Amino acid sequence: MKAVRFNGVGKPVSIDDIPKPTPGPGQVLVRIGGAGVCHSDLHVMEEELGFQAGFTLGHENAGWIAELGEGVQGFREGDPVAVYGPWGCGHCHACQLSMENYCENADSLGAAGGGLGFDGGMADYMLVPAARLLVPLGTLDPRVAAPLSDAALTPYHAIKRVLPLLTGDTTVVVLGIGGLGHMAVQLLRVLSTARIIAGDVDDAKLAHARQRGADHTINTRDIEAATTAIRDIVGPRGAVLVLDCVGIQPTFDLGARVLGRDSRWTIVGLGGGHHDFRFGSTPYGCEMCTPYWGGRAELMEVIAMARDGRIKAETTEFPLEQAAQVYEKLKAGKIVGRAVLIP
Ligand code: FEH
Ligand code: ZN
Ligand code: ZN
Repeated sequence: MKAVRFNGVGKPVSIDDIPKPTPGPGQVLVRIGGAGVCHSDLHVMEEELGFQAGFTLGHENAGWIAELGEGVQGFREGDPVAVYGPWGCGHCHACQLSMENYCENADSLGAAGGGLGFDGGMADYMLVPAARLLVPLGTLDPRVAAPLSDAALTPYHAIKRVLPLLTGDTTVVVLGIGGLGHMAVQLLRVLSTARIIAGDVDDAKLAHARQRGADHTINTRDIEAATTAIRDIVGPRGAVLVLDCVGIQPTFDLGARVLGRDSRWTIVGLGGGHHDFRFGSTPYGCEMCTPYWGGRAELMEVIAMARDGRIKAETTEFPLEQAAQVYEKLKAGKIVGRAVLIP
């Protein structure tokens, strides 16, 4: 079968022909419908995130059950499913709460999940080690549902943690309207009554944010001008939440300028920015958080919202064989919404 292979830091991906897996006891083989192309993959390929070469990329996957390993219950061949991405031990306290993203044994598992050290879904088929990692899609088409498992789940998990603060007299700033950001705007619109300011350096993405429910859009290329524009909107209270989906130094610097007291600063972008967090470096009561991905039950909640049409991932489909070019487009900021590879 065809697969997009990670060949090591600084090396181009390749489209290789590798053996189609056969599910063992408890395992499930999924025929991939769509594999989302996440910006984090650029960090996997370009810097040391600790993943060894020699696996298939793609950690945002959906498809149809192709074959059930011995003993697997609850699914039938042909069922459309999303693949939950963070693969934990399955038995620790976090995993028992379906929060495998915070598995206590993560460091001893050898990899973070399919596409993150284990073979992922940028291939014709994907071997999933346990049926608990599959979430039924119902009427959703896997080709458009794949981004729900990361681009939607990650901001959803981040927003849920602070939702009680997001009242009608508050303002949220979302920085970076790419794969995660365009879902974050939609989720904030359906989950809260807070005003939404969307910030990005690309006017096309800001236009996309307005279509998806942002109340205000600010071009953040000029940080001083963006700071003034955001402060004019949020007033002396400041932003109650800055959700940074980029995480580069300019977005950190902007976030620090617009947060208010008792606010939440949530970083889900891997851009490598930083802030010297100490008493006085942020408004009193400001809490910083770097949440990771989301829980399996939360993925069910996200899929239900998509099935009811409350949220929708904006996808651009590409043939699997164009993976290298798609990563280049992503790196150049030329993808609006989420790119999805179709085997
Ligand atoms: C991937 C690899 C490492 C950290 C975070 C991620 C996210 O893209 C997963 O949602
Ligand atoms: Zn990701
Ligand atoms: Zn665990």
